[in-house]
Amino acid sequence: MRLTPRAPVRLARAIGPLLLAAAVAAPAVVATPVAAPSTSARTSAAEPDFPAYDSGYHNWTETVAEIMQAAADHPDIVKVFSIGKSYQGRDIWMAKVSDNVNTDEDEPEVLIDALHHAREHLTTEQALAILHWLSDDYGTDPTVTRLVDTRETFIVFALNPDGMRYDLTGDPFRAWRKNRQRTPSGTAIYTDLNRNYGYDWGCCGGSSANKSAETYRGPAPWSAPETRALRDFVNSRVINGVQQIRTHITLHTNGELILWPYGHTKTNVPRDMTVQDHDAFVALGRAMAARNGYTAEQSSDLYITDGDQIDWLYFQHRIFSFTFELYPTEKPTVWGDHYPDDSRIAAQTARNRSAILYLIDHADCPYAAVDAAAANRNCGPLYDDFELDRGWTRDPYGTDTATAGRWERGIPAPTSKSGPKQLAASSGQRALVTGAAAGSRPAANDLDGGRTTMRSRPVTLDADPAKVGQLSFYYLFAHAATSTSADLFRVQIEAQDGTRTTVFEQRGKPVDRDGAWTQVYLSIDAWAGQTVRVVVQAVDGGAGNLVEAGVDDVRIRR
Ligand code: LU0
Ligand code: ZN
Ligand code: CA
Ligand code: CA
Repeated sequence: MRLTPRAPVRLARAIGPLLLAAAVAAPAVVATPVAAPSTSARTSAAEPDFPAYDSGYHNWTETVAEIMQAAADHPDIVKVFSIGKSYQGRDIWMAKVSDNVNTDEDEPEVLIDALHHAREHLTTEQALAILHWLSDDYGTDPTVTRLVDTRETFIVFALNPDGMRYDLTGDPFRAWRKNRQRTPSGTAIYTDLNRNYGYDWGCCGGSSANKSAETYRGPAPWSAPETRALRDFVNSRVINGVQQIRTHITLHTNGELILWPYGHTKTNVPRDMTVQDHDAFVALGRAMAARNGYTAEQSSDLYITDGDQIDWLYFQHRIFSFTFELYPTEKPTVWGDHYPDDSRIAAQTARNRSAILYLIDHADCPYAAVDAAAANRNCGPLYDDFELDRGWTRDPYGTDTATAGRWERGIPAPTSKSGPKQLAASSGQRALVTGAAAGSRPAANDLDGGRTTMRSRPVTLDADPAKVGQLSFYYLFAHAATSTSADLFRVQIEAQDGTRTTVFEQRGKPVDRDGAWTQVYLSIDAWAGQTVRVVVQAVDGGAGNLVEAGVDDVRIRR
């Protein structure tokens, strides 16, 4: 493909001086608009390319042409669009693959992205291979056909097109990792995109504040246009309070690893993760590793990173997000690590087919990787651990009278007055509570003055009463010995016609009652076939009582 092929010499092994030269003396790359995609003109003379001996790799224009060709060949199931521009103005192309591709159907969504790091060219080949599996094998491979019909898969082929291109301007490579961002006055602020995400950015010694470092995190979270484009796309997939993307793979090289969050801590299940989710991460990771022969482990087992992508996707959106470090296993040099011969592409991308299709499949219920019980528990029409805002409304009827300590989703601070009253969350770190902060004394931030109400998003129940799962939740209701039956905690079902039925109620009495998370199971078969909402209320009906209430892990099972 290339018009002026370089001599097919293999790379020198000495990476140190070459990397330094690249960092110090690299000429600025002039912003170049992406050439109109066309299969007949796949490269231009100015377009950096792989050496002839590696022509099996796609350079930037070949990558774009290949994506556009897939959309042209399969217009019913492939749609290509840009999620934003790189620093130098290149489109960051995304392909959506699904049946009825032009409609945003209510189907579980999967995100796959490649090439955060400029030199990791095998990742773009992997992303292109996935696009080809899903589009070329649709209608012939039954698994692919089912997944295209029942999922929406979004693929980014190169999050860092400027870096990808720049890497090919060396002799023949620059072993470049970061993006190509500069300040308006021209100072290099090349950023490691996988350290620029906004969760616990720069927190934990897993990135560098030094501009010339390979892991420079940028001057601020989201300072790179490329991470902002990815962020804005993911944020846009929250529909009616629910993130549509359930599973994700970010493709890197190398190491033959499957990594789950977190990267910023060595703790397996820190407070910002739930046990349920950790169990699913481990089960999904190991199931995929069994399919491709990689090693599955927590990301921080490799080394600590902060501001990386999977930490943000899980923390902010609870997406089951994995890093794949592709072929080969660790080699002693950057060249050995990141530039496998193009003869390896076909086998090393095909190797991941079963693992990647597995994760696309599990987008409908990631917990199914653990066992059927976990699937039934967490993949019914409602599962809310309150770690995210999933569309609850406070005071939905405009009838609340509480003056303080109203329901809020927050990190409850434990309080104690003659024993524990408010407790830390039942799962993870957040719960629905009456005033999450502890305040200056135990009664400083409890419920006061009357009623507080919270209502869930609408949930549609199965039409067959035998298939309507139970409603379950953890609650706590604590009060001082001055309480009366005017204080209460209750749960109601709001039916389709707006009528509300109390399905659970605890009233106060004149005893000191400590907080204790208690799980309740209730039948809601009576509402089969209806679209209902769950309503929780707490009332401080007396004068100056200490009253605390909390709710966590609300489920309607399947
Ligand atoms: O970003 C990275 O440093 C990754 C590893 C982390 C995801 C743990 N390795 S890479 O840069 O060599 N792809
Ligand atoms: Zn990487
Ligand atoms: Ca929780
Ligand atoms: Ca409180």
